[in-house]
Amino acid sequence: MPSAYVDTFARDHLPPPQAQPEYLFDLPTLQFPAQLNCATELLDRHVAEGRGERLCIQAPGLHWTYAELQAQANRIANVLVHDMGLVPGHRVLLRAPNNPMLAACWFAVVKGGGIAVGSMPLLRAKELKQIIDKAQISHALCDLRLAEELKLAAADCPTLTQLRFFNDPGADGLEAAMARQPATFPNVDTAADDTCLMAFTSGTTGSPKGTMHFHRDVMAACACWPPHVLRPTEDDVFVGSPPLAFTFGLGGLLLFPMSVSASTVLVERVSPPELMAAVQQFGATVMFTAPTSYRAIALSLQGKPWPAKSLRKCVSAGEALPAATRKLWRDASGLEIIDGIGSTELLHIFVSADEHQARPGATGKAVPGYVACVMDAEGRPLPPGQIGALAIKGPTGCKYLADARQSQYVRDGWNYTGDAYLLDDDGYFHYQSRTDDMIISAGYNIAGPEVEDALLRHPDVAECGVVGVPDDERGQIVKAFVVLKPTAQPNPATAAALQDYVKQAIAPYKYPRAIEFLDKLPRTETGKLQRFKLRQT
Ligand code: 3UK
Repeated sequence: MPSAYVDTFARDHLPPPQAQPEYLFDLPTLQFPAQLNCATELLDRHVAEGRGERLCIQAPGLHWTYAELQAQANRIANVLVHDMGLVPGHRVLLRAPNNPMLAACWFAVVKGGGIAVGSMPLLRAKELKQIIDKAQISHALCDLRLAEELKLAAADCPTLTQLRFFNDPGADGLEAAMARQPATFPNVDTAADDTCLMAFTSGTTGSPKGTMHFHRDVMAACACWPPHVLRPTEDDVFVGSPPLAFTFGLGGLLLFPMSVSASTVLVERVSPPELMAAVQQFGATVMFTAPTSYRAIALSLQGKPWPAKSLRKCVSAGEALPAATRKLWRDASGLEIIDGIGSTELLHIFVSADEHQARPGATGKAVPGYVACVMDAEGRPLPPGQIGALAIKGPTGCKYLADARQSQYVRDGWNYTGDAYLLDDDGYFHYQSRTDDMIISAGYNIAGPEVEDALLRHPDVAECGVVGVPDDERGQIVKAFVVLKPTAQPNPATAAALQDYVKQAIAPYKYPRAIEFLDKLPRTETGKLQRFKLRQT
C-alpha cells in the first residue's frame, strides 16, 4: 500500500509488525480498500451523496450542516497547507474544549494527510512539552482561551514552529486566515494504514504513552460497536462530557454520529447539571458520560420528575459502572445504561451490552469484530468463573509510538488491557479491578470496585473509592474513602454503620477496616478515580 506520507516519522516509529497485535477483519464491513481517508468517508461522502444539508454539529448559538462543516474544515486545511506548510505525515496538536471549531480542525488535519494529536484542556506546559517532544509535533491549532500553557510549552519545543489560534476575532487568528482561503480542498489520498491520529494516555506513572491509529482503525471503530450495540439512527442527537482528546469522546461525540449522518452537540462545560441542561436544550437522544456523572445526575433528581424525555440511549465508559449506579439511573430515567469497556490503545469499546442485554455488575460480551478472553498468568485461556487478565483481539489494536511498553500491552498477538475480569457461563465479562489494583489482605483477593458498589447502596454515601493500604499484620487492609451526602455526618458512628452495612451486603472479610471521609475524590479529566492518590493519603 503506497503511503501518502512525505514526512515518515509515524511510519518509522510504529512498533515492528511482530510486536503489533494480531488483527481480525472477519466482518464483511471490515474489508477496507488500500487507499482510505477517514475524513472523506465520515464527512465529504455525506455531502457528495446529497446529505450536505443535514444537521451535523450544534453548540450554543451555532448550527452547522455537513456542508458547512466541510467548508470550514476545507478552509482550515488550506490554511494548514498553504500558510503553515503542512505536508502529509506532519503531527498537529489540537487544543480546545469540545466545540465546533475543534471538530473542524480535526477534519482539516486528517483531510490534509496530517496526524491529529489531541490534548486534554487541563494539561499544563510541562505535560504539553512531553507530548510535543514525543510526537515531534510541528503545528498546533489551539483555542485562544487555552493559549497560555501552549505558548509556555512552545518556547521550549524546537519542533513546534507553526501555531494558530481560533475562536479568535483578531487579524492574526485562524478565522481571519480561513476567510482568505477557498472552501474546497482535495483530500490527501492516504493509505488505509497511514496514521491519522495519536492519542496520549495519561498513566499514573512514567511518561505519557502515544497510541497511533490508522485511517482504517477509525473506520473499523465506526463499523463495530456503533452498529452492533449502540444502533443509532440518522435522526439521533448525540451529546456528552468526554473531551474529544479522549478517544471515548472523539468516537462518541464526533466519529460515530457522523458515521450515520446523525448530529452531535458539542458543549464546553459538562458538569452533571450542565450536561443535563444541554440534553434538554438540544433535545439530545444519545448521551455519553462516565459512571460518576450518571450517579451525580440521578442523585440530584431523586424524588423529582424525569426532565429529559428526548433521551433514549445512555452510554457509560471510562471506568466500571457499579450495579448501584445502574439501578439509580434506571429509577430516575427509566433507561438502562449501555456499559462498554474501551481503551485508548484499542481506540474504542470492545466489550459491551446494549440496553436490552445489559446485566447489572457485568460489562457485557465481546463486541462483534472483537474476541475477548480471560487469561491465566501464562497466557492460557481460563474457564468461566475464574479471575484472570482480559485479553482482546480485533480490527484495532495497540501501536505505541516508540515505546518499550508495547511488549507489556501486546503479548502473543493479544492486547492485554491491564484489567482483571471474570467470564460467566453466559459469556458475560465481569470487571473486577485493574490487575495491579487487586487488594490482597490476609491472603484474600479483594476487588475494590465490589466494595465500592456495596457502599454506594448505603443511603448516606454520595461517592466512594476503595483501595488497599499497607498493614503490618495483614499485608494490606481495605480502606474506603467516602464522600457523604450533605444530610449525613462524618463521624465514627457513621463509619461503623457503613462497615456493618458492607458486612451484610458482601462477604464480611471484604469490609473496609478503615474509613476516611473526604469532601471530594481525586479524579482525572476523563472521570477516572485516581486510586494511586488515595493510596498516598
Ligand atoms: C477502564 C473500564 C470497567 C479499564 C475508553 C471507552 O477508558 C477508556 O480509555 P483509557 O485508555 O482507559 C482504559 C481503561 O479504563 N475502563 C474503561 N471503561 C470501562 N473499566 N468498565 C468499563 N466500562 O481499566 C480500561 O482498561 O482512558 C473507554 C472508549 C474509549 C476509551 N479510550
